[in-house]
Amino acid sequence: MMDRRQFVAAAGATLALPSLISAAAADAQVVPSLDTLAKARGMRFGSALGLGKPGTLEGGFADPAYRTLIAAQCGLIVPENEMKWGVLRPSADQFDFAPADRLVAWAKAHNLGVRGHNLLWQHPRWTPEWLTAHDFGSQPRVAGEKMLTEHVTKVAGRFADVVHSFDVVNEAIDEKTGTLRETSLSRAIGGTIETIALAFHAARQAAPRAQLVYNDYMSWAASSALHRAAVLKLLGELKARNVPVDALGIQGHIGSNGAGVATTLGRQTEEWRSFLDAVTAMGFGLLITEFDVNDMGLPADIAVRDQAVGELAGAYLDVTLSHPQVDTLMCWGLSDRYSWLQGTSPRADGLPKRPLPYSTAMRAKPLRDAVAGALRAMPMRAV
Ligand code: 9MR
Repeated sequence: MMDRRQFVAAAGATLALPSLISAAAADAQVVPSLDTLAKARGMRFGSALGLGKPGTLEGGFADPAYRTLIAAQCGLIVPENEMKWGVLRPSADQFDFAPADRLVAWAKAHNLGVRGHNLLWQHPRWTPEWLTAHDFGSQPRVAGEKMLTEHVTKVAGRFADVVHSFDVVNEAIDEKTGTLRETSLSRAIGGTIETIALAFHAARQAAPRAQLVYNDYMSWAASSALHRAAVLKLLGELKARNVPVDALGIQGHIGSNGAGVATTLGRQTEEWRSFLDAVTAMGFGLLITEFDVNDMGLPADIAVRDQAVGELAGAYLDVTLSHPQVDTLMCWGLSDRYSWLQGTSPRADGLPKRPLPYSTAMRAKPLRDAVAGALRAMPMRAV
């Protein structure tokens, strides 16, 4: 297998047109790809991909260089926003599947698998306005159950032949209090746990072969201890109720918490390991669904910053991937150009963040090496 330098040299020698082979294009082809490395250990590697407005952070699909990078490095994609209520359901009785269908068709054409995200985002902030204001009438429980069942059945059913794994419920826990979040829909249904259970049962019916995932952002940070405990409690309750949850999706947004806290502070490696042990001891599978590293609080110098990001990622992935139950690693984008983190609280120095394996010019960064290293080092999965 060629490394990047050999690829550039060989391409230049063969074609005698080195100027036409941009370093960025060559970087996109770094071999073995991250998916190849994952597959060699019985795991999958992929990335989020957005079909939002071209030129925006969530519009990476319009960029041919980015599509090339994703197709070259990934075995699967997850639509960043296109399967969410907010995008595919503009009102109670309208569905717009066009963006999701387009991403799915592109994935199929490139032999990429697809994850589904998400069938229910149990968070008032991300509940569409029309749903928050919806009048559930005189029998709110019946109307709420009907609306949720219809939604899950329609969306999971439509993609059941291609999506092998769905985030059925996303972020149901308020990490500050450890309690379950409520939305207009769960209030109508009469309880969050009932709402979550209903979503999973409907997903099992509509996509019987798919892996069904509860997805959340609990992390290894000390500040996440209450969140971790609440996730364990929720998973325990769902198991006790025979709710068909197959796995926990670990979002994996590591690094700064967004308040500028230095990224290396507060990580709890042993507590994190025990948390993952407790999840697997209950019989749940694991995935990393949205990996990236927020570099707020790290120095401006790019070499220093990239090295710190890579080290942090390596440490996190080593402990997490040491659990052979982790069957998938998804990054939340592959290039810094299309990271949601560029649109959240800025760094104090105002510089662009460097949270993903590839630069804005689609060049491989030290974080790419860290991910590759972790994939090479992790134990073999049963295939
Ligand atoms: O990256 C996504 C961004 O483009 C959207 O505006 C936002 C709201 O829909 O969601 C972002 O993705 C989130 C994911 O769906 C759930 N976990 C946290 C992700 C980053 O905020």
